[in-house]
Amino acid sequence: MSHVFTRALVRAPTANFADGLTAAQLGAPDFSRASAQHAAYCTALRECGLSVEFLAPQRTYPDATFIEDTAVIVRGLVVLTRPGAASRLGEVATVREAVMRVVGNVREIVAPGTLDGGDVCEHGTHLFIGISHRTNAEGARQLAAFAAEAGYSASTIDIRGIASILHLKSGLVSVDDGLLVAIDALASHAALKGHEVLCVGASEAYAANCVRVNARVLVAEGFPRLAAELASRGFDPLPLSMSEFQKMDGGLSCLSLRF
Ligand code: CIR
Repeated sequence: MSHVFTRALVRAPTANFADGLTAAQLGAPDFSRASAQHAAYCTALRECGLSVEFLAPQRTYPDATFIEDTAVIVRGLVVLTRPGAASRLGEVATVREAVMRVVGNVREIVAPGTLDGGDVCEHGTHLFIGISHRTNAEGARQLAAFAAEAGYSASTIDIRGIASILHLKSGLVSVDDGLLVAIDALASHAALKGHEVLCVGASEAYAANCVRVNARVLVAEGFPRLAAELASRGFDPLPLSMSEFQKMDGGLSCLSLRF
C-alpha cells in the first residue's frame, strides 16, 4: 500500500447511541461498552501511527459516531456526502469545518444525489461505489465525476439485492492495491473480474469490513479465520471488539475518516 495515513477524525458515541438506525436484530447496544470499544479503536489508530482528532459528540444524531458516512477522503479528493437516511442528513454540517481544515477545496454531493461514505471502496486509483438503499445512481455519478478530476476511475456495484449488508464496504474492502476482501455474495461479482479477492465465508461475513491502516489491518475480534488468512499473506491483523457497533449495523471502517 503506497499511501501512509497520518490523521483520523472520529466522534465518540453518545448516551442515546441505541436510538440510531439498525436492522441488525442483535439487541440494544450497551453505551458504556460501546464507549470502551470506541476508546480502544482510537488507541489502535494511534498504534498505527495516526493522530486522532475528536469531533464533538452529537446527541441530535445518534448515528454520528459512524463518521465515515459523511465524507469521502481519498488522495487529492475530499467530498462531503449527502447521506441517504433522512435522520443522518444533518450530520454533514457537523463535519464540514473539520474537513475544510484538512483540505480547503471540498466538493459536495447535492440533491437529488445521495451517497454514504460506507458505499465507497477505494482500491488503488479506482473507486467501487455501491448502489444501496442509501446511495443512489445520481450520488454515484456525482462522486465518479469528482473522482475523474482527481485521476480516479470509478464503477458501481448494485448491492440492493444483498440483504445482509447495509453498505458496499460492509462486504468489500481493499487491504492492499493488489488484494480485496469480500463476502461470498460479492467475491465473484463481475465488477471484480481480474482482481485478486480473498473470500470471507458466511460464518465470518461481518469481519469482511476490515481496515488497512499503514502496517496493520484492523479486524473485528472473534473471527479467527480471516485474521489467520491475512496473517498468512503477510498482513498484521489488529483485532478489536466491535460487538456494540455491530448491533447498530456499524463496522470498523465507519468509525473514522482516515487520511
Ligand atoms: C446507519 O444505519 O446508518 C448506522 N446505524 C450504521 C452506519 C454504518 N456505517 C458504515 O458501515 N459505513
